[in-house]
Amino acid sequence: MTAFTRAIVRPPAANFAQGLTSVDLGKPDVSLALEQHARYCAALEQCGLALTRLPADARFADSTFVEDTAIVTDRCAILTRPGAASRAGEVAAIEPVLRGKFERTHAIVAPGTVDGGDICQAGNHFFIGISERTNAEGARQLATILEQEGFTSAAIDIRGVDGILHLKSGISCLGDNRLVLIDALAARAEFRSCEIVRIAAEESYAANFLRINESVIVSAGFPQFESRVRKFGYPLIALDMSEFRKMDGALSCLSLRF
Ligand code: CIR
Repeated sequence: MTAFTRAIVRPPAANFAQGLTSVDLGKPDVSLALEQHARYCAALEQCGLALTRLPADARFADSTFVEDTAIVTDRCAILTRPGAASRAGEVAAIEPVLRGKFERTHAIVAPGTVDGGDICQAGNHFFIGISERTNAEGARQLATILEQEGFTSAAIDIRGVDGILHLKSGISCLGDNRLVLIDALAARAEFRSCEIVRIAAEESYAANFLRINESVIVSAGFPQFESRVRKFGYPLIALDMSEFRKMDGALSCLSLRF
């Protein structure tokens, strides 16, 4: 399991509620989102991470979801090319920050598109979701870059899987060769070499969580999943994510961890 020491975060801007969403959970309360974001940052610090806190950026209503702008590894950073037109400028905003922290940076170029939320790392292997945001050309470019850097990867087509925006809305790596999956993805051959932990249908939002060093950060309100994580023996931190969920966001989207 990669040891993480740092993370990059950006709080929601005043126009956060004007971002993209495909769910019908009502408008987010920006001041509550800011409180939830502050607790999220405190949880990352509790897990041992030093944070780079970028300023809120109201030019892009979705810019708090920094995960989508890059894939960061222990070898390099890869700037993405987000699939939603309204988010395209977010990469230029984060690029100088990443160039200052990584010796090598790569970039996805047109006509490829990749959202970081579609990329799930499991050790030295990456699952690359092909979605409404990440296209086949973006996935191909990313696989080539990852191979140059000594990683392996597999593409997972999630178009047509109901209720998930990104691959990581339905899968997270628990570490120790365990993958947590929603039912719709659990039978895919690409995951067979891992121990599969299935998420109950009514708890599918919990499939996006963070394993950071020894700890696991989960979304609050999913008791079956919480008790499974506790049984595996991982220290657990549960965070209320209600306002980010209203905008299709979850735990992983709010940071770049490396
Ligand atoms: C969007 O639709 O792009 C944002 N409202 C949510 C992005 C969530 N990001 C992620 O899962 N990595």
